[in-house]
Amino acid sequence: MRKIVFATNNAHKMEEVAAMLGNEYRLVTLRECGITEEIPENEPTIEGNALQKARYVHERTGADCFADDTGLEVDALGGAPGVHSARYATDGHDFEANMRLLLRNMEGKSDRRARFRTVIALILDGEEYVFEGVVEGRITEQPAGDHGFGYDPVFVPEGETETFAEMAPERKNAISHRGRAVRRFADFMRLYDARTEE
Ligand code: ITT
Repeated sequence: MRKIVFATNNAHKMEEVAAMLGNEYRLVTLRECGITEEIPENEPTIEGNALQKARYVHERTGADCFADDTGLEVDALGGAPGVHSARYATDGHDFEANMRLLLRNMEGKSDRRARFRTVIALILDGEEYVFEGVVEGRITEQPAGDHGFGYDPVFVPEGETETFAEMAPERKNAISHRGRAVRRFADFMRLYDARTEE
């Protein structure tokens, strides 16, 4: 079983990624590495933030690690909240307040198109790699469902009728931004391991 640090303070992400990777991996938490402070995320792009989080952990632990940075890009809001998705309404990670502000800013807008974008930054044997996953969809008028987290209750993926928060977690993982990025990451790791075992 491969041991790797997942540089996140978001327990929901940890749960989703652990479920997707299964028992090939043992995901090590930040707490287990003795990192209890908030990791800085002040780059202007999602990819920049993912790399910043992974580098922060790698510099302190020397361990193989990866980080996920995710943003919700709404066309009618010029791509906002985007890289600022976690701190859209407040300085904290207030999912409720973020969602309310988003719905308020979307009042009266007929163009509801949006996408979730995830970038996973991996540092493996000291080398950096990035994997992206995107899912297109639209912003609803009202929140619906209580699965998932963040903006899940107001996002319906393309081709679906339910929000991510109304779906079973397995369904969300099968089609989501994070699911796509994690599968790319896992495919890469499998090839990498096969090559280094040769
Ligand atoms: P980290 O510790 O991993 O940084 P975070 O919650 O700060 O956790 P991000 O910086 O990637 O994560 O912030 C993205 C925000 O976007 C997050 O707080 C959620 O509100 C939202 N978000 C991320 N993934 C989501 C998902 O799968 N569904 C709905 N909302 C999501």
